[in-house]
Amino acid sequence: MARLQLQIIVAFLLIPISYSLPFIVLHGIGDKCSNRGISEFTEILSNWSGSKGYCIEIGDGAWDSWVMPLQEQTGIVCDKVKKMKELSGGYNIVGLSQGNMIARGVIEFCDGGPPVKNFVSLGGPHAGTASVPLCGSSFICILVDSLIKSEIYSDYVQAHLAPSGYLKIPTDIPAYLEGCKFLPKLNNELPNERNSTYKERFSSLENLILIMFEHDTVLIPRETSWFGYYPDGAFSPILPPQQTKLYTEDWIGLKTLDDAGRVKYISVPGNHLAISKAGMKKYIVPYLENQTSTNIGIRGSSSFRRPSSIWSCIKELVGPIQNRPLLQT
Ligand SMILES: *[C@@H]1O[C@H](CO)[C@@H](O)[C@H](O)[C@H]1NC(C)=O
Ligand SMILES: *[C@@H]1O[C@H](CO)[C@@H](O)[C@H](O)[C@H]1NC(C)=O
Ligand SMILES: CC(=O)N[C@H]1CO[C@H](CO)[C@@H](O)[C@@H]1O
Repeated sequence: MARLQLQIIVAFLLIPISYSLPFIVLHGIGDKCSNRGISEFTEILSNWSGSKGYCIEIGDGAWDSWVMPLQEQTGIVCDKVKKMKELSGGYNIVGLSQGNMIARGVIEFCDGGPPVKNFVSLGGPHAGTASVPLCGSSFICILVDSLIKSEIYSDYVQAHLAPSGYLKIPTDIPAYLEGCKFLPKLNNELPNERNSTYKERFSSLENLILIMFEHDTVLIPRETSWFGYYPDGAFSPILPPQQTKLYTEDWIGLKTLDDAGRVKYISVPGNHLAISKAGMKKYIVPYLENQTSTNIGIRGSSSFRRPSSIWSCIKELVGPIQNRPLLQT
């Protein structure tokens, strides 16, 4: 009996265990990890990839995503990822809309955080947006509207309305550079304040997947999902990423990543975040799967994963992929 156990242990030690990195999901504005769309999205990605997925919440989710400045939201996620033992060996990020700002904040600013390997970005306002996210007539929207009508780049709005941190009005660039608290720093746009650490960290990503929605009516222009944007001073033309200064002068390492073949520019049909399950399978799941090296021996129980072949079988059983979008705006 003891001998059998020993054999099992020895066999176990000799089997290379391929395990997959965990991933986190950062949701968009007005959403919540406990909402069905987000929890299903996270669970499906986890089921299909065989990797553990965690939706990271900031404050109460919906309200705080609107009113808490992005620096503060980033700080909260930075603290959380540092405390999660599961992520200590590295992890992947799936960012949704505004969640992409926080994702990049964590990649660039989070001192002492675990390394981020792959970053899959869906509908991210990476180069800014020239309009506030579509709202409605609820109380929060009325509040937002009145804040917008006052000064977007004033300290007050910057401190009370998260999206003001990435609103970039192309005809108001000097005010943007001076007053906007988040995006100019995130994109290393301020000539005298460029920090090479941000570039170093961002360009150490293994893969950067930028997913743009062809019929996105929330992000203005939708090409911002690829780091494309308007030129300073005008609302036309829309520059492709490769023609922006952020790219040509390589402020944050986007060009470095692209030259190394590590950026994928993906365009999918549909409005903001309306990715189909087939799209998820094709463009997100491959970057959440077992991309880590094989490890011999017993690892901490939290990082132990089943061999991927078992997961492949489970994936076959998950059922037919539908084309119905999961996340709606
Ligand atoms: C994920 O897999 C589990 C276990 O097979 C299953 O119960 C669950 O319904 C799946 N979740 C989704 C959203 O498909
Ligand atoms: C650049 O950012 C790093 C990381 O946050 C920080 O430690 C460093 O002090 C910054 N450098 C400058 C010149 O601000
Ligand atoms: C990126 C990568 O290594 N993917 C592998 C994950 O596991 C499956 C099944 O074992 C392989 O087919 C993939 O190549």
